[in-house]
Amino acid sequence: LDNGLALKPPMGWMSWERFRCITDCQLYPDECISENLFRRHADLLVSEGYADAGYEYIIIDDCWLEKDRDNRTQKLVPDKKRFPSGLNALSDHIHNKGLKFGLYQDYGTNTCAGYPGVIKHMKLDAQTFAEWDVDYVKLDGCYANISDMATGYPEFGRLLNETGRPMVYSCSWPAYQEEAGEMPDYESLKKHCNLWRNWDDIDDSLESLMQIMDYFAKNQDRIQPHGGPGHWNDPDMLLLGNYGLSYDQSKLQMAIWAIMAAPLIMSNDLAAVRPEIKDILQNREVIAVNQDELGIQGLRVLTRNQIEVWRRPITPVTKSGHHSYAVAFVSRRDDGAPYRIPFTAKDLKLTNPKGYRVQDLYDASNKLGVFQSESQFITRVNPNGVTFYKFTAL
Ligand code: A2G
Repeated sequence: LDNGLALKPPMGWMSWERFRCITDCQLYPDECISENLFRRHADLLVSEGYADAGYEYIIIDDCWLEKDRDNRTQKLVPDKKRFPSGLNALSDHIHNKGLKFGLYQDYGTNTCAGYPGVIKHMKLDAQTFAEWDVDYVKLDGCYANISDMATGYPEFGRLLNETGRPMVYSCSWPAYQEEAGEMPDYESLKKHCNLWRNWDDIDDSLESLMQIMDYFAKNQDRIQPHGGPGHWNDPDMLLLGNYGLSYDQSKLQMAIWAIMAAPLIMSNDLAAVRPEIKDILQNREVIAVNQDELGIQGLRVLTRNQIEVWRRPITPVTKSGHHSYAVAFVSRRDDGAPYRIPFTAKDLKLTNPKGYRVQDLYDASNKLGVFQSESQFITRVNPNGVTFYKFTAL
C-alpha cells in the first residue's frame, strides 16, 4: 500500500500469542487484556532497550471491546472495566513514550473471540480509530464471507485513508482465502495493504514454527515476489521469550524472520524475558538484515542432509551489481550433536568474483575472514538450531 508507511518491516509488540483472550483481571492481574498490560509493555519496550533497537508499535489484539456498541452512537466501546481510562489516554501514554499505537479489529460481524466487528459500521469505525490516534490497524477476517473480502478490505483501507490519519494497514484476508483453498490476489494485497497474514496463526512451539517455515518455503515462488517496501508478507509473531522455544530455536526464528523480511512483532511478557533471549531480540546485526533497505525477501535455496540454506540479498551492492547476502543454515536434525557440513560457493549461489567478507551474526568473536569463490564454506549447526552469516560482497 503506497501510503508512505511500513517502508521497512514493522517492529513492535502485540498481545495475542502470549496473552490471548485473558479477561479475568482478578485472577490474572498482570496478564489480562487491559490498559495496564499495554502501559506496562510500552514502558518496558523503552526501559528494557527494545525501542532503541527499533521496536516501535504497541498493538492491542483481540478482546479489548465491550460486547455491545454504544446504543446511541453505535461507536465501538473499549471494555469499561479493563480500559477504564479509555483509548485516548492509553494512546497518549504510548505516544509520550515515543512509540506508536496499534489496534485489532475484524472485517466480519464479530472478531474471532466474539466481540463486535466492523462490517456494518466501517466508516464510523475508521473515524473512531483516527480519533483514538491509532497508528496501525490489524483487520482480522473471522465471521465474514470470504468472497466479500476482495472488495471489503480495500474499502476499509480507503476509509482509513480518508480520515487523513496515517495508519499502517495489516490485512488477514489471504490467510482466510488460503484456508478455504482460494488463491490470494497478491497484486490487490500489495495495492491495498501494508502487510498481510499469509497463513495459519503461530503457536508457542517448534512444531508450529517449522510448519510456518515450511509453508513459506514450499510456496515461496508465488509469495516472495510480492514482499517489499510498503507491502510485506507476514508469517506472524515472534515467539521468543515465552515457553516453547529453546535458546537455539529462538535464534532460529529470529534469523529466519530476518531472512524473510518479516514484521518483527514480539508477543511475550517483556518483564520476564531472560537476558540471553533479550540479546537475540535486540541483536543489531540481525535486525539490520531484517530492516535492509532493499526490502527483498529471502528464499530457502537448498536442503542437504536436513540442513536448510536460507538466503537473502542485502546491501551493500557492488558497482558491478553483486549483492551482499545474509545466509542462514537451519538444522532440521535432532540427532543430538552439532552437525558439520561444507558448502561450495556454487551451492550457496555466491558468484561475486572478488569474494565476500564473512561475519557471524550471532558471534562477533568468530573471525571468518574472506570467502573466495573456489573455497569451501564449512558451518556447524546445533540440532534444531541455526548459524547465521553476512557475506559482504567485496
Ligand atoms: O484471531 C485470529 O486467529 C488472528 N489470525 C490471530 O492473529 C488473532 O488476532 C486472533 C484473535 O482472536 C489472523 O489474523 C490470520
